Amino acid sequence: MKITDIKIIVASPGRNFVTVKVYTDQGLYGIGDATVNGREKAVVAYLEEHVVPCLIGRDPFQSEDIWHYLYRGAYWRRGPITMAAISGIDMALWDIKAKAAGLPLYQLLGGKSRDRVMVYKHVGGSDIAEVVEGVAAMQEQGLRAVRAQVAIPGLPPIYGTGDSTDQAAGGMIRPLPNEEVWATHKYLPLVPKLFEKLRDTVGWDLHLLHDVHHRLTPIEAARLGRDLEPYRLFWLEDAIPAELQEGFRLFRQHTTQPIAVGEIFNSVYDATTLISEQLIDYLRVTSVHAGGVTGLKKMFDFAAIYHVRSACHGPMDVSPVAMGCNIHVDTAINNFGIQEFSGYTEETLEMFPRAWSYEAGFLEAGEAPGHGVDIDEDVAAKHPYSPAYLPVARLEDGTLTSW
Ligand code: EZ4
Ligand code: CO
Repeated sequence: MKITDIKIIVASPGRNFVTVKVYTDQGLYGIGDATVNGREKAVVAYLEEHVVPCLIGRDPFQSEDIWHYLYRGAYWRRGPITMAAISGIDMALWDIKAKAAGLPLYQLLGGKSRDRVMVYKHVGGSDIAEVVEGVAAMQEQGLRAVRAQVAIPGLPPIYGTGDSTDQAAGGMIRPLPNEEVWATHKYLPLVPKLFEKLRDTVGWDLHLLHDVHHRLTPIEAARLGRDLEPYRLFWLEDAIPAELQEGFRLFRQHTTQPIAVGEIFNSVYDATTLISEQLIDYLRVTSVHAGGVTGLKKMFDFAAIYHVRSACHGPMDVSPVAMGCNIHVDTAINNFGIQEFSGYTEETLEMFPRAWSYEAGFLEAGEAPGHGVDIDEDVAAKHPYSPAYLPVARLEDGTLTSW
């Protein structure tokens, strides 16, 4: 089998997605996700100018060799743009091979380790009462795990805490980055109050999660971890900027609160200290940013040796294609932890026909050959690319900070 053509499709069914379609001389094609939220066109150029010409005529079954060809062969290794491009190609190659074998992808990764994968969804709100109500509603719908975020009194709503529109198309995601305001001293005393109220209302069976979005220093994160211990969270996510692996040593030594990080990682080298020193409990890499199915499998297998579990990033900007690949990996590996799933716009679901399904707190990969996700190009054509950005954050005095 030979690769004959590779098409890059950019569309915005509520969120921008970069989708890769790899064609072969045997009529089979494969689909991959190469989206980097807010930097989409950089990946398109990288793929069209520098990747596609190198792959025409190659054997699509050689996904491992092609992965290294694009990774080591580029000389300029790692980085979100390079790794998203590799991810998109890698997903499509695994899709082709699994379709050719007539098997769902998880069978090629070791078969089922579980029938379905537990997910968590998001609840945000403008005050504690609103968040508690939202989380209780999720529990009613059968969710086993919920992430809770609350707006900070005295500050305008920030990403993840405003009303539900910030999780849908548009919302706080503007044509140019929205500038948000952050104040750690207003945030730190508030969060334990939220989780105290949540435990009082929803009890102890529901897993509760919280995302700090890289906003604290290690000692501030240590304080928050200790203050949240009575409420036994499933995890505290991205408590400190993720690139300073050594910073997790101080944080870890002060709290027994389980720790999750990794949604911005794109290589195992972003997490070797975190994993080998057992400074984290959950690794949040995702197929579209961490080198596709091949990248995820390598990282989660390494993490398994140190009892670190998987928790693939899965917000709206991780497309249903990458979500499909995540679910197949989640289904196959032993050290699965949880899968983030914030859901999609109707237009996105229409654009990506898929075999995976969601029901009452769990995702299932489905039995279709390949990863089971396709793209409807007629629907894609109705939703042209429309520039959108994640926000940036400033302290109250105007200093730029993590968001
Ligand atoms: O900031 O999806 O856990 N999820 C998150 C997300 C990410 C965005 C990045 O594109 O933190 O909201
Ligand atoms: Co996050």
